[in-house]
Amino acid sequence: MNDNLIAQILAVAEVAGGESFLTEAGKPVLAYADLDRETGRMAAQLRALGAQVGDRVVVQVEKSPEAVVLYLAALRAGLVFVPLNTAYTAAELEYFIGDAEPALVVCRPADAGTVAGVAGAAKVVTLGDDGAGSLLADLPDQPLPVAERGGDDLAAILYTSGTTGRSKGAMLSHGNLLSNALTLKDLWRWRADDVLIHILPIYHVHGLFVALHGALLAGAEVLFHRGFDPDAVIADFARGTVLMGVPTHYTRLTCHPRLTPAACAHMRLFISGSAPLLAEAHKRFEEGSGSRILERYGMTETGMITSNPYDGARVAGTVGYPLPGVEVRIHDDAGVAVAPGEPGVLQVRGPNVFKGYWRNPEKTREEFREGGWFVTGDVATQEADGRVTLVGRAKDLIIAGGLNIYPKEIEEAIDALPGVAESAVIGVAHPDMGEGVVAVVARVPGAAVDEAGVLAGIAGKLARFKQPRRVIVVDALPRNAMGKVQKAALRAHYGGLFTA
Ligand code: MLC
Ligand code: AMP
Repeated sequence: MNDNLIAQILAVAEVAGGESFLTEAGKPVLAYADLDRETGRMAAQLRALGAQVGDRVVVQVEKSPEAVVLYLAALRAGLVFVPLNTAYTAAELEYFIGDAEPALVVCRPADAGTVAGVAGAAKVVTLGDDGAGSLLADLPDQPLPVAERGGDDLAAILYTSGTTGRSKGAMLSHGNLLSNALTLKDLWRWRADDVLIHILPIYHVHGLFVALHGALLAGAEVLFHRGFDPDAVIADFARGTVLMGVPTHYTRLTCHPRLTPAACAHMRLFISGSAPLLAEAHKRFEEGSGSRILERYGMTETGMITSNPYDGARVAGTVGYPLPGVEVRIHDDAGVAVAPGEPGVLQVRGPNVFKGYWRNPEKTREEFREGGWFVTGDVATQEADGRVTLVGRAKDLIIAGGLNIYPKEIEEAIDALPGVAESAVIGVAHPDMGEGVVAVVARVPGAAVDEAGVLAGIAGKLARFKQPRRVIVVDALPRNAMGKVQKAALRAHYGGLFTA
C-alpha cells in the first residue's frame, strides 16, 4: 500500500468529483475532479526541473491556488516540501537554503535575482500570486504517477526557531501528517458538505496542514482568502461552516460591527489555536457570535496535541484533552510526573510526533526523553479527568499574532550593532497581537544608541514581524544574584507599554 498522503487525498477527490475544492471571491477555481490531473502535471514539472524522490523543494511564495497545487504536487512527486514565511529576508532565506540543501527553490518573481544569489546549487524557479512565473511555463501534459512512499518517509520540513537563535527543520513524515489529519477529521466531525473559510498563511502547520488536510480528507469546499479581511470573512459566514484562526483573528472579528449571532448562524465550528486565547476574548467572541470557540493546542513538531471536545464543555482558557492516540504527561524539572493540577513541562508521544530535526541529531536527542516522549517546552497542568491547561512556557519564546519569535535571535542581531553592550528581548501584552516584542538595550557607556538606530540596524536582517515594536535604551540590564538577566522584572516593568 502506498502511504503517500496524496494517495488518500486523491481517493477522496475521486468521490467528491465535480464539487469545488477551492473557491475564491465566489468563483470556483479548482474542482476536486481536476485535482489528480493538476497535481500530476505540476509533479511532472517538478521532476522535469530535476527534483528526484527525497529531494527538498524550498518554497517562498504568496498564497494562491497554484501554491496549494504546488504543495500537493511535491507530495505526489515524493519530494520534501519546505515552506517558508513570505516575510523572511534574503539573509534568513540563505540560512534555510544552506541547511535544507534543496534541489529546487520556488520564489516570487520579484525575488528571483536575490534568491539566485543565495540559492547555491539549487535551481531557482518562480511562481507569482497571479499564477505567472517560470514554474508554470511549458507544464507537461502527462501527469506524473503518485510516488510510492512509506509512512516514515518525509513529506515536509518546517523550520521552527530555537532558543539557541538558529532555526531547526522539523522533519514530518507522511504518517505524521496523515494520522493527525484523520484524527482531527473524526474529532471535529468534518463532512463533505462542510465549507472551510481559509484565512491562514500556507507556510505553517495551522493553515497548511490542519486547515487544508481537514478539508481535503473530507472532500469539503474551501473559501480561499489570501489575507485576512474581516469584512470578507463575515460575508462568507453566510456560506461557510468552519473557520480556523489564531486569537488575533478572533479579536479583530469581535470588534467588527457586523459580527452578530445572525451573521454566524450558518457556521458550525470556530477553532482557535497557535497562541493563547484569553478567557476574556473567548467570552467576548461568544457574546458577539453566539458560538463558543473550540480551542486546541499544537506545535510544528507534533501537529495537534490536545483539543477541547466537539460535544461537551469547551472551557475558555484550557486546551482540552489529548487527541485520541496521542499521549501526554507532565513532568517537573527533575523528570518526575507531577500530581494532577500541578504545573510541569508537557511531553507528548504518538504517531503525530515528528522524526527529529533535520541533520541535527544532538538537538533531536536533547528534546526527546526515553520511550519517544517529545518535550514541548510548554508549562501545563492536567486535571484528573485529562483536561490540559497551558500556564506558561519553559522556553524563551514570544508568540505575536500566532507567529513564534525567539528572543535569542533578535538579541544576537541587536548585540552585533555598534554601541550596544547587550540586550534583552521580551514579549509583553499587546491588544491585537497577543504579545508585542520589546527590546531593552544596554548601551556601552557614552555610546550614542537610540531606538531608530537599533531598528534601522536590524531591518534587513530579520523579518518584519520579528522586529521589536519598541526599543528601550538603558544603561544596564537588571540581573539577579547569579548574574542572569531578569527578564521577569523587565516584563513586569514594561508590561503596560502597549495596553496602558
Ligand atoms: C503582521 N505583522 C506582525 C504579524 N503579522 N507583527 C508581529 N506578529 C505578527 N504575527 C506586522 C506587519 O509586518 C505590519 O508591520 C504590521 O504588523 C501590521 O500588519 P497587519 O496588516 O495588521 O497584519 P496582517 O497582515 O493583518 O497579519 C496579522 C495576522 C497574521 C494575525 C493575520 O500575522 C497571521 O496570519 N498570523 C497567523 C500566523 C499563523 O499561521 N500561525 C500558525 C503557526 S503554526 P508594519 O509595521 O511594517 O506595518 C503553530 C502551531 C499551531 O503555531 O498550534 O497552530
Ligand atoms: P510553533 O512552534 O509555531 O508550532 O508553535 C507552537 C507553540 O505555540 C506551542 O509550543 C505553544 O507554546 C503555542 N500554542 C499553540 N497552540 C496554543 C494554544 N491553544 N494556546 C497557547 N499556546 C499555544
